[in-house]
Amino acid sequence: MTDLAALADQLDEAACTGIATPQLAAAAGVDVDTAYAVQEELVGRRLNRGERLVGLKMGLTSRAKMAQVGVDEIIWGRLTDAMHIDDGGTVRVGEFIHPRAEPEVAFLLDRLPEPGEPVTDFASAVRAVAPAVEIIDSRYRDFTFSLPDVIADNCSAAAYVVGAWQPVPDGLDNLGVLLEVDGRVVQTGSTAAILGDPRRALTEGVRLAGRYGVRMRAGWVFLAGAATAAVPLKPGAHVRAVVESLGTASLKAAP
Ligand code: 0L1
Ligand code: MG
Repeated sequence: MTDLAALADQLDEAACTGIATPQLAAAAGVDVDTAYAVQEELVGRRLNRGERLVGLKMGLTSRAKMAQVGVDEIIWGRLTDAMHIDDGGTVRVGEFIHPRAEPEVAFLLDRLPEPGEPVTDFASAVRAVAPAVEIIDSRYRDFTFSLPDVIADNCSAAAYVVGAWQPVPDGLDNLGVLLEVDGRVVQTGSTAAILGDPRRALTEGVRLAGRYGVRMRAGWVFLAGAATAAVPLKPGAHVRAVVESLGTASLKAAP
């Protein structure tokens, strides 16, 4: 029987100390279902420390991201209020192990179907849309992991910033996306890279999280996934995501 608590403790300690840990899934015989159970335990430790669940994130929803980490399945993780940074705010990179930044599209959720049901009415499901930057930080050494490893590690979730919420535009499927560091464009892409259309990420999120009985709530934030590969986040950097028609989201990296 897998010791879920011990595995969650190992990942929680890595996150809290900023010291990377070896991969754990192969040695402990952790499959995808067990990995999501470890993730729940891991995030449970945050909730026990007073954090609140405020949303979900999708991971590896683009080819660029899959190729970057060598894992080719869509995954999902949990967001807590402690991960949120105000737009234009500061994130302390010294608290992380090897953080990276990636440009995303965020949804402010409204009325969602039952877990596992398809999202047929996007206009009712999503109240607003915004550009976002996600900071990911694998707790594993060298940022390398298997599929169950990264799921157990809450899909590398570390921090996120969301720009000003906008009314849901007619089309979301081919908006230009830039990631800038210190005013220089370091990644370019399109929202089409997110499963062809970021709206599909929501359908996938409802379906995949629903398998584990997780129900998204009105008012939650949903990160649909990155439109480009992620870039290392260095102290002193000013990072900005620009999404055509939606605006910008930015943060500063303090040591
Ligand atoms: O948000 C993401 O796409 C990250 C998922 C986990 C893989 C990674 O750490 O890049
Ligand atoms: Mg992401």
